[in-house]
Amino acid sequence: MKTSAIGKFVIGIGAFTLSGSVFNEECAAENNQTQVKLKGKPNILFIAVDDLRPVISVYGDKTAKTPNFERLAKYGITFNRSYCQQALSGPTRASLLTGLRPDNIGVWTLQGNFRKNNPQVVTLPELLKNNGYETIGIGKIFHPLDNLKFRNDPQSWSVPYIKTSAPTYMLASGRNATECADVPDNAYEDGLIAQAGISWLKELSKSSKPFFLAVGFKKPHAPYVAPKKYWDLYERDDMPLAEYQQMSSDPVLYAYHPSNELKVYSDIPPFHSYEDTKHLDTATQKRVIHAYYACVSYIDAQIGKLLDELESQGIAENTVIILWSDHGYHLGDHGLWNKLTNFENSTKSALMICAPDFKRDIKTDAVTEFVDIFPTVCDLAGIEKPGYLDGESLINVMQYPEKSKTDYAFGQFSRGNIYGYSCRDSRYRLVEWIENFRTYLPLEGKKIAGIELYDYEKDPLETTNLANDPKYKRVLEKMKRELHSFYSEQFERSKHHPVAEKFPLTVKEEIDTDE
Ligand SMILES: [Ca+2]
Repeated sequence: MKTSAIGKFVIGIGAFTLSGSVFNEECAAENNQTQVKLKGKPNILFIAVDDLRPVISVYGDKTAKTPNFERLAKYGITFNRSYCQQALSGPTRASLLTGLRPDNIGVWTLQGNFRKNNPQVVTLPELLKNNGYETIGIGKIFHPLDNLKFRNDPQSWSVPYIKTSAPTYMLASGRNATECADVPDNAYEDGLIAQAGISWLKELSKSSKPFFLAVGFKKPHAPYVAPKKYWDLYERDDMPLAEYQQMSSDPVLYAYHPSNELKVYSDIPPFHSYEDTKHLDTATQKRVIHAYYACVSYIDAQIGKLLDELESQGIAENTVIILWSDHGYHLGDHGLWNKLTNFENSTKSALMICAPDFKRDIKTDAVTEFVDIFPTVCDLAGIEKPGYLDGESLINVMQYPEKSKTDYAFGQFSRGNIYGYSCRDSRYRLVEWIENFRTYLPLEGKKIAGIELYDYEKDPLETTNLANDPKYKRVLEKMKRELHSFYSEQFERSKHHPVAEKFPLTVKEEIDTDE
């Protein structure tokens, strides 16, 4: 996000009175902004959700049954336009947790390892640990396919990473994309992750040391398996199919992919992502979407358990909660499934921040980036930010969410040797597809192989690529200036970057797994 950073501020507890549930509606109505100094640093509960497109009620989804996301939203601020830097677990998590863009840490794939390229980079939990925090990691925080030696980055945590394990499937029906089994929450791993989170909240609440507890849930990542009671919250017939399942007009083919991540499952019939006569059949689409919503409600319930425990330990009023999904998701829109694109649904991610001394129950349309999370946490914890971070603190947005913004979010996703870079403002998105380019290379002489321009005010479903529409010439030029200015800034930065090395231009296509 491009916005003026504010100076250091005094972290404080709001002067509100807590009566009953901290997360209930009555308390959420409190908006007292009086700030007093904290005696100590706030605890931080850092909740990650894998592959969650914000099909949750807080983001206006009409189908989702997600009461605990709502509960959380009433306690803080919901970012309606929060964009990840690259829509794949490994890169987005490495970027968020180092505060650096993928081109600056050299992580673009599931196998990418930021320690290999930047052994001295300080991760967010590591920085907190170095500043007096007890840092605990549970579930999926870093992408686990990082080099085994660095799996979950041991130096980030105060104690060895907390491992949980459960079978992926409860039913002996092969490797299916969906499963509905009448089992308790803890039969699947996310129930165990929540349980471990609760145990650690009990333990950590006894300590005088502030904690950073990172709890990473693994659903709704495929396969979409969840206990039956969450399936039962929905009717199959009510499941919303993607309204627009075609490629955009005047398409750039690099923007699309074959949705191989879904195709690997044995209960998915053959289909073609973007040939509209060969799309996934309606019954399978509805089953997958039903399963996805069931998984979202399953995670919602696990989040509720963590909130309950925070309250019962009496530490909610001194705990910042940050909830993020690592990227968005395609559910049949453009004919696409999974993620791995520069489109809106793949890049727009859930982000909610609940800090006791800030305005509550509010939403912001400010355009923000995942690299902004690292410096925001630094500010919330009252610790000095490393000078090399790529993002900017969101504290001013939290203080003035109603202010109109002229900010930009930059993202990337590539197809082979064609590198797609995206610039999103509050209305438009420009994507340039460029041969053999990364932002640490000069753009000069590079071949631009395709351009997309979307106007979300008039066309939220990206049905029309406006890049060649004469009526949008000025918009195109403006967005291009922003994107090219970003390239130049990054190129200059790469010459002096304190941690990044130069990386070879090699990328292979991968199928994401949650293990
Ligand atoms: Ca993911």
